[in-house]
Amino acid sequence: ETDAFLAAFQARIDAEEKIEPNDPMPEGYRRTLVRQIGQHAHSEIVGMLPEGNWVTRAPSLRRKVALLAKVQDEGGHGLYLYAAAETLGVSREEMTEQLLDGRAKYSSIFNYPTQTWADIGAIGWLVDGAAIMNQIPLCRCSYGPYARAMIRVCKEESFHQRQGYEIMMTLAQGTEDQREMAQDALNRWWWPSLMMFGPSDKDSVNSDQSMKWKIKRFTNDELRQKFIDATVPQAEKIGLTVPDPDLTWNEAKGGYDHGPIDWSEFKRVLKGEGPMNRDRIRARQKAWDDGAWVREAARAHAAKRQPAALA
Ligand code: FAQ
Repeated sequence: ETDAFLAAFQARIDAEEKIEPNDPMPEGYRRTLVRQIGQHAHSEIVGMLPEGNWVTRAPSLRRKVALLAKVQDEGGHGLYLYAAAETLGVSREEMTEQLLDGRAKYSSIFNYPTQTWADIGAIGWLVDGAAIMNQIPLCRCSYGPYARAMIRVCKEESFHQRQGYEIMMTLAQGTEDQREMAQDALNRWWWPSLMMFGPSDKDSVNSDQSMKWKIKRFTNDELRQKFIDATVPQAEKIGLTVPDPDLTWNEAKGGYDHGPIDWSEFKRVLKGEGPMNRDRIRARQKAWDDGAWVREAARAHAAKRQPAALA
């Protein structure tokens, strides 16, 4: 890749032009997008597991319908995202193999268990809330297919977030046991939700280049700060306490200061040692193995149609 080629590409990015699948692009740009969109797709699909676990135990028909719809949306998001990554010349099969053998990551957040019904509220409120904060700027990212996929995804995530917050609000106004259950879920999901935004800026190896290429529009710490500032008042409004004794409003910066994040926990989860890592990959492996006959049948069907189409 010559300097002139890289400069011409950067000029297109700086001019806010969208890069489309058949456009020339640096190999590093393509690789970064395959990595990020692939990780994002895997997160949506693996993210169906902790909540899917509660579909049969939702406390009412109304809650069950909403949860079922949310989990289906996540399956849909995974499919748009795999399709967006495929425009970069990688197949869904290759991406799935990378997930199963550990080469591709998925969000750390989905390696925690869902212990009570309140966890479903906390996931919608916090995890989808964090996802929206990160994904709204992705609607303006430089790669066309990814940016366009994010528009619909964000609309659906915003319904998911309200669904979760409403569960938390209902529990917080319920019996003492229900209120405690909501507080306990907030206590367990708060810190892992902050970790969703990725390592702090000084440790984020990919941020600088991704910001230059306008794949990322904000740094990890900037988005984490926006999330905290939006979420703390929501907790206060329903009478729950964010589990961070160091949380204080900083008038000068117009945002909250927060306590230290336990990055050793984040690293452990990324290494595969979170509470649910093994279960999640086992479930995806089983789904992949159980689906082998479908892939085989589809290939046989395509092969049979081929000569007919040529004739
Ligand atoms: N978990 O240099 P950076 C959802 C990795 S939302 C695991 O800062 P980057 C919706 C990172 O890949 C969740 N790994 O990396 C839903 C890199 O490793 P690598 C998914 C993480 O890419 C809600 C290394 O650490 N959303 O699913 C995490 O510039 C409810 C260094 O980090 C997205 O994927 C993490 N939390 O910034 C579904 C959004 N953070 O790949 C169901 C798109 C970092 O070099 C229920 N992705 N790593 O080996 C992004 O915006 C970015 O990729 C970041 C990370 C911000 C996640």
